[in-house]
Amino acid sequence: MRFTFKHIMKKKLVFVTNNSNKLEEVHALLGNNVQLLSLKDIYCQEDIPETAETLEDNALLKARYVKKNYNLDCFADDTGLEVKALDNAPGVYSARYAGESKDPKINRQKLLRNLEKEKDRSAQFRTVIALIIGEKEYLFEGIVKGEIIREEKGTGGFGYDSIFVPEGYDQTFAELGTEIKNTISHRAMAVNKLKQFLNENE
Ligand code: ITT
Repeated sequence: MRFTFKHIMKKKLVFVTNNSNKLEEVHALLGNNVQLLSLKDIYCQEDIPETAETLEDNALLKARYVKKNYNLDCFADDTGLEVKALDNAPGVYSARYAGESKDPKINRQKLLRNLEKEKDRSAQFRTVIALIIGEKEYLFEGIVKGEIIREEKGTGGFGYDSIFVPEGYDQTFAELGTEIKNTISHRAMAVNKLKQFLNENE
């Protein structure tokens, strides 16, 4: 194989997120395939609007913001917890489920209260990644099914991890820890598709 400039230079991609937990997970998932830049690395301190009504449109909004204002190739992840008995709520509103303070503990408490009388506690995490390379946009989806337990368990992870038990396991994502979460999670599934796409197209 002849090595060209392209083989030596790693692809630079901005991950458009303000969530340091997501950044850590995606960093571990992507490995050395790309040079991952954070919003801090590009000195972006703005509060990027997430005003759309679907995960797909919100992920695109975030990625388009960085493309437009910084002219850099990038990707954004929008994730929602979809609970069957609640007609797929909180879904795209997962971060603000209990209000604009975006407090994860208060969000979890509200969800547990709303599910108190429900027998069907099935739910899924769904991640949509929007990637923009040059002028082209691509979407990748990852889903993990599971159920919402009755009280919080575990101290790892973030967001709704301490009340979500993935299918085939008897512990929450917060108990299972990052290593296991990163082999089966919604985000892992979406990032693996992104990784495969980059490998095949770069
Ligand atoms: P960015 O938009 O800056 O990426 P965010 O925290 O606002 O970060 P999202 O809108 O995608 O991220 O996520 C909505 C909420 O869903 C988030 O605040 C978490 O509480 C929750 N969430 C997302 N991914 C999760 C995960 O892997 N495990 C548990 N909860 C998660």
